Amino acid sequence: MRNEAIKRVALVFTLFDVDGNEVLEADDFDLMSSRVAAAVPDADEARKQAMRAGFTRYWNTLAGELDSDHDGRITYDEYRACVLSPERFSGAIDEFAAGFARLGDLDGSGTVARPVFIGMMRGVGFDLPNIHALFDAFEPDDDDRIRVDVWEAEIKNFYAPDKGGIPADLLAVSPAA
Ligand SMILES: [Ca+2]
Ligand SMILES: [Ca+2]
Repeated sequence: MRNEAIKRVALVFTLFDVDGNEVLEADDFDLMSSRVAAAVPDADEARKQAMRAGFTRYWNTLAGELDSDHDGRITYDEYRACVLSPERFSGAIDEFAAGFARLGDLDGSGTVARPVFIGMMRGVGFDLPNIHALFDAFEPDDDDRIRVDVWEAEIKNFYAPDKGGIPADLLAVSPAA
């Protein structure tokens, strides 16, 4: 497990605890997917449903694998175990990554415009400078759009315990003072 991966995983816990009560619950995932959907009002319903399905499966997988005391909530101590067995989460993360990134491809062009990317990532709770840094790392084209498949792949990298020194790390660093 690389240090960068631990930082990313810790950040995810903080962000997914949308209501800030220090445990993950189904409500947190509903809240976050609603915020993400609200960030892209022009997205079609099928894409929104795929995104929501990704969040739901991710939560169900976390709850099924990590809720050691079966109370329907995941504490940080329970959650940390996810880094020990990433293979149990890969299917859920693949679906989550696809549903999330593709929501941003509003016109089916295979690309995502910066304002849409910013809105969705703000919906998750990342900080604005980090979001711009990641978008720039994806080498936007002349129309300031990035490829949706590049984004989708990087979401998977974000959760990969053996990856470090990757664009996704830009989300987990504090902005330079
Ligand atoms: Ca919570
Ligand atoms: Ca629990």
